[in-house]
Amino acid sequence: MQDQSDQTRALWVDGVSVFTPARTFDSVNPATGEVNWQVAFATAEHVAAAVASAKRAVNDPAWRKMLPHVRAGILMRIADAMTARADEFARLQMLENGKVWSECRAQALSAASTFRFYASACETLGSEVTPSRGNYLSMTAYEPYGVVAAITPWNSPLTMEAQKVAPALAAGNAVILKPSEVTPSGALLLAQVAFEAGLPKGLLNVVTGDGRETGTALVEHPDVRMVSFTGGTATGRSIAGIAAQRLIPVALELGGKSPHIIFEDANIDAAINGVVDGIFEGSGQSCVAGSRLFVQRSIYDKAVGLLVERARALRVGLPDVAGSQLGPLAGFAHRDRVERFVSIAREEGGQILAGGRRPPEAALQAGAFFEPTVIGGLSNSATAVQQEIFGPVLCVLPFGDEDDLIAQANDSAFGLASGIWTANYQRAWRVARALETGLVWINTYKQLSIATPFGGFKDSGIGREKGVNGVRLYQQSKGIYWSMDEKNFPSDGALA
Ligand code: TXE
Repeated sequence: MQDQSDQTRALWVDGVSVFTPARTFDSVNPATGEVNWQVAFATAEHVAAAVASAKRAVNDPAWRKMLPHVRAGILMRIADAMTARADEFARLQMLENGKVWSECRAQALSAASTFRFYASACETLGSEVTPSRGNYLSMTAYEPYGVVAAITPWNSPLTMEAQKVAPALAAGNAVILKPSEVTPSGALLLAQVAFEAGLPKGLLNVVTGDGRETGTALVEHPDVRMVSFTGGTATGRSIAGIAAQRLIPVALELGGKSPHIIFEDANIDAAINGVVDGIFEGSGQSCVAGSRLFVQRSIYDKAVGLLVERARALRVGLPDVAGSQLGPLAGFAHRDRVERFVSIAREEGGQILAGGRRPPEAALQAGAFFEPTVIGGLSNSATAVQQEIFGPVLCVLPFGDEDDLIAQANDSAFGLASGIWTANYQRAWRVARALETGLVWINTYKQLSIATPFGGFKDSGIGREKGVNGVRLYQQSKGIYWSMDEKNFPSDGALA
């Protein structure tokens, strides 16, 4: 690495780490407000160099003609190296986004297993022979786009970066990864690990910088042939606008305001556990957070009472202290935003049933902490109920019957996830089919598997990541017709 010390992080272009002493930005620990280190800022020139490197690498026969099992071997070695260095990955994420240690470590291991999953997919996914209507063979082959841009957010960077980079490489592309400016370091370590595992240079470039300059330069670059983005809806819309002009495909995994539903016949203790985890894990900074809770009116007071008790008992603390259940929010500006939503909720008539403030403990004053918050008394049209807060804030609302519930739950711009708690399996099925969300959990919440497609309806995005077909997101199909009878064209002899 050039000019790099423990206090700095360089970006990766063409297999080389590049530090930009004249232009850096701070990586800040949200638990303490201290600067972790300086990170090199990738300008449009760095982006162009990264894309040129990726283009060379993806067209190199060494990669283009590499047999799938050999490519799978590289992905498998990346998975092994990530597993071996899971603590290092977890620590970087914890220092940059403040999630508690156990969650960071689980996410590091999950990211490694994503590489393992796509190594298997790379070896086992086939092309298809399709039904023909004559004496010819017709086939569908799948080919990479070429240079793919992967733009990731700060809430779960390790898992989301793996979720994009592993299938895109398995599909035969080269990837330019632009991590969030809040959490750049896991991506930089991933590139290092990947090269050490034998990934040829140029197949993974990491450009660290902001969205406005670095991100835009990447999406606008004429040699970027596909963009995979996870982040806010407004940013997704602007990226999709550029992609539309350029006629390149985009995959967008955006925000959510997921309805979490408890029917009167549910196992209430299990439901409350699911609701607490579903909103407060990761301090609510999850696209699938169950942030709108609908409780059937007959059990509303009981359920909300239990919930408030649980929310008040959660331990907010420094992320590296054993027993902390909620760390800080990922940044100070983000906490200000969460606080503004809580103020708006008060102004609109909401009652703060738990939390609603910064924790008073002296040890937490320097960090971006916020208490787990439960708000009642709002209607489904209130600002805090309709907009994504992306913090530890749960709005609770009563419902009457199933029709009332479905109308309220679907009255949202978003459609990422939902959860249903009921003992009635027919109702579970009916409601699951009626909810306008890309994911439905029944008597569980936030259960995720790399094998299951993931993505949203409505403003929550376009496309499905994960699953075996996650590889197809990064490929274009090609139909091939191969005559078995040279005399059969044109088939009806019209022009013969
Ligand atoms: O996200 P951005 P922000 C939601 C959540 C949050 C809000 C804003 O509600 O409060 O979005 O968060 C890059 N061209 N989610 O501002 O801006 C940026 O550098 C290209 C939901 O942090 O969307 C970063 O790498 N790239 C979500 C990434 O986009 C651009 C997770 C995400 O940042 C760009 C995060 C541009 N014009 C936030 N502008 C989820 N779905 O899980 C920014 N970026």
